Amino acid sequence: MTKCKYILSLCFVFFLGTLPIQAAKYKALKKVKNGVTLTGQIVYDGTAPAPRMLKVDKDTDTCGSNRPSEELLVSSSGGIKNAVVSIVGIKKGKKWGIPKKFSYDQNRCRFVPHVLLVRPKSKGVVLNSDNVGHNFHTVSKGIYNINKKIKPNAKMKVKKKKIKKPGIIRVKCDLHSWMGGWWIAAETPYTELSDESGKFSISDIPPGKYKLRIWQEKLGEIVQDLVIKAGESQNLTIKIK
Ligand SMILES: [Cu+2]
Repeated sequence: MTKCKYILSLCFVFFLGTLPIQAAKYKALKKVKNGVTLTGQIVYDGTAPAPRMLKVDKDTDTCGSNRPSEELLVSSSGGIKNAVVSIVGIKKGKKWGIPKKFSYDQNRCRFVPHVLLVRPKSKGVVLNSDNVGHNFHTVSKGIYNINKKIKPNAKMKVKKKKIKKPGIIRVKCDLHSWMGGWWIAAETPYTELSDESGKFSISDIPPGKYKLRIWQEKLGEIVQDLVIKAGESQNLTIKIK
C-alpha cells in the first residue's frame, strides 16, 4: 500500500507538468453538427479508504475542529466526486459553459469549492469570509502563481489574463496548513467535474477520435481512447484507484 501511494505521488508530480497536451487554440462554433453526449460515472475500484482526518489546531473558534479531508470523496455506491473529466483533441466545438468570471471562497478555513473549474484568461475574485486572515498561495507550472495575504472579511481580485494557460493549480494557505484546494484551468469546454455520485455528462461532442482524460488529486490521471460516432450516445463506467 505504501509503495502504491509512493508510485501514485510520483505519477502525480509527473502529470502536474504534462497535463496540457493540447496545444492548438480552441475555437467555439455557433452550432455543433451531429453533436453527441457522453455520460458516465467515475467509480472507486474496490473498497475506498476512510477519509484522512485533517488536524485543525489554530484559530479554532473560526476554523472549527479536526475534520475529514476532501481529497477523495467517495459515495456509498462508490462514485468519486470532483474527478476532472476532459476530452482531449477537440479543436472546434461548443461554446464555453464555464463562466468568464469566477468567485472562490475561504470559509471556516476551507476552500469553497474544493475543486474549481476556470477558463484560462478569465477574471475572478477570491473572498475571505472568515474573521481571521488567510495567506492565499498557489502552486503551478507557470499558470497562475501568487502568494498573498487576504485580511479578515476582505477579498482579492484576480485580473483578466493572470491565469495564463490550461493546467492544474494547487491552492493552499500558509497560515492554516490543513487548507487545500485546486483550480483547474480547462483546455476546452469539454471539461467537467464529476458530481457527488461520480457522474458526468458532456454534451455536443463532434464525432471523431479523441482521448478521454480523468484526473483526480489523490489518485492521479488515466487516459483512454474515445471514439465518438454520430448518433451514438455513450455511457461509460470508469474505475480508478
Ligand atoms: Cu488560512
